[in-house]
Amino acid sequence: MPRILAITGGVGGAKLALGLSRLLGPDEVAFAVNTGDDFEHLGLEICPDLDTLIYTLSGLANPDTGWGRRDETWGFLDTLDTLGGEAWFRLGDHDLALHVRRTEMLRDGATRTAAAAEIAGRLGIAHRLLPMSDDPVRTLVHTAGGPLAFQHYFVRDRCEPAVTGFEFRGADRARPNPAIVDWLEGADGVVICPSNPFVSVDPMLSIPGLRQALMDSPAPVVAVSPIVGGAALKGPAAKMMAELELPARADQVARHYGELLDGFVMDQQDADLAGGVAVETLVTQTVMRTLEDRVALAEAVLAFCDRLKR
Ligand code: FO1
Repeated sequence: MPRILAITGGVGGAKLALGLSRLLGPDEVAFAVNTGDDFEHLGLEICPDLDTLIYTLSGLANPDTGWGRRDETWGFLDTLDTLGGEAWFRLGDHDLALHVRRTEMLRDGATRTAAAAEIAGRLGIAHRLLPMSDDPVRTLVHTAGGPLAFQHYFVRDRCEPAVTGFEFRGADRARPNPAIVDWLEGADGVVICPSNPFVSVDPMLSIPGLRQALMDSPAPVVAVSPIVGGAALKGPAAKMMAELELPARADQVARHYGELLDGFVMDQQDADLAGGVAVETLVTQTVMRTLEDRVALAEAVLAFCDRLKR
């Protein structure tokens, strides 16, 4: 029975996470999730990447945006707007109930991990969703105009400010989720899903001990490129790379992860870049439009992990 740890952020990574969850049961794959996007808003503790994974694995996700829920209604937000409240972060009525419930559990002393398990369980998810840490870590995006909280950069300012760097406030004091470290014991593979390396994966790798645990693990670490054909399939990764004066190419993503990787997965469109990648590469279709695409990529990545293990 394989034991896989999947590392994911928001929408892009959650697609591959869904494919993995269709192939592997709850005792075969666990999901380590970025919490650097988390923020307090309207008095509620919002965990966007965790919720994107919860909605994706439970089939409730809005298929167009990837975040938030399908079949949503907006009575709360519309009324908040007329009352002069902050309506830039779109919270649907059904989604709102999840944030209220989580905020209540956290206030009553539950950890992020326990709250996620309770909510995911009630939405029919059997797999383990493991926040990268139960301690607070907040991603700040540094721009020419000063530091921005992640959601202010990503949603309120629509990723327009040019980035100069990132900060993961609290990461240096954060403890890795012990459930992740335990899951890594005896793992057969680690899959870094196609999320933004800078703001979805690096927050996790910046937690003392977590990167080292991945390096020390005998399990091969494989990353799937979120950059295809010089563009990010979702979100601002390519724009950030250009602003950081890095080539917005798949091979640059492999360089970014450096010695952490044992393998790298890139799309056929970037086959010509494979020679420039220092580790074993798998060239396959990484663009996931359908559920079949998600499962097929998961299958290819697991077979790749298996080959690297030998
Ligand atoms: N992303 C947006 O671009 N616009 C939104 O209004 C928005 C609302 C939102 C509400 C709940 C939630 O869980 C996620 C939401 N996201 C929204 C996505 C969120 O910004 C994530 O951090 C991104 O998906 C990056 O991972």
